[in-house]
Amino acid sequence: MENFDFKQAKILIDKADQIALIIHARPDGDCVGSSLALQRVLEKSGKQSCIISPDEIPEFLQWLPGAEKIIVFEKNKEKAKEVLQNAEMIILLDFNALHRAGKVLGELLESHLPEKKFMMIDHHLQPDIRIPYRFSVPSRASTAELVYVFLQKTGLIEYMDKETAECLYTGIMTDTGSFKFGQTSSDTHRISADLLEQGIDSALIHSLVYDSFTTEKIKLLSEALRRLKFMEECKTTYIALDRHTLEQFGYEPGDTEGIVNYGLALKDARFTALISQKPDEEIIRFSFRSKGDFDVNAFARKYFNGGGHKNASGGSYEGGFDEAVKAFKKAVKENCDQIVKS
Ligand SMILES: [Mn+2]
Repeated sequence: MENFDFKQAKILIDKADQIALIIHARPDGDCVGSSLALQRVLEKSGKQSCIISPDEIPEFLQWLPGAEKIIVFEKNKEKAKEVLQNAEMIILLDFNALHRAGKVLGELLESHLPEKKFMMIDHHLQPDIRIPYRFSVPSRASTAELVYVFLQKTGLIEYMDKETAECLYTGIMTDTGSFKFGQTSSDTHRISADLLEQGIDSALIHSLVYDSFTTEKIKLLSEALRRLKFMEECKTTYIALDRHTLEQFGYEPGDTEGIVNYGLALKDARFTALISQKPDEEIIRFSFRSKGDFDVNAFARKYFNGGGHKNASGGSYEGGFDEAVKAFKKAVKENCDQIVKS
């Protein structure tokens, strides 16, 4: 299944003293946990490494060991450029197309492609970065799971410690929706069991990640639920939050995280979307989730310039908010039969 030359990858790592780890824009538990775990292990094995995030790490992940050292590109471009310049190897985590690192950082990475050694560890569908070292397994539930496999196969697992396990567990837990999404496998549980044996407190981690709402976020969630719309004939729900609404609830990055999942809580819903217009962005964002067979990766790619996984994906729309909602409803109607029978 995993057709990747771990031996050669390990040789490349051994040769590189400075390694840059890059995660995707609007970072989530999986990319932050994966990068912090890998960085920790690399450092313990004697390498220097830095993590660059395109933008701010959301509050609910800031407790992760090492998170305070992550370089935020948006805030510290010069430092990030220097790190990339000095790196002998660049490892991309939890994304598979350079634009997912944001426009400016994506272009910068592109410019380094010809002269640096690149590696990618990712589980999204249809990888779109032409580099030789791609550890890409879309059937896996999280990149953190793949990082664990990577550590095992390269022997770097000898540097595993409790903090590394906390980071990987957070990645696995968040990307599997606490072990409930379809791709959660026996391997996912076996790896998680190994991580628990490092002495981590899984109940505490769950609480740090999920029981961390501010009062504004609770109010925003209640507003979102109040606005939930049900297109019954197409078994589709959606929540639309425009800029004005988000501002009204004191929006902070990460506040809309997880809200999309409530759209599938409705018994008859097969497909759901969160449509949001962040106060700090021009474009309209879409998050998609489905139950069963409706492929939201294909849907996001076809209509909203995005992608992801079969049951979880994202996309965007350039234009007005009402227009975006209309475009979504139209796309749903075009796919109504498929959604209903999924
Ligand atoms: Mn992921």
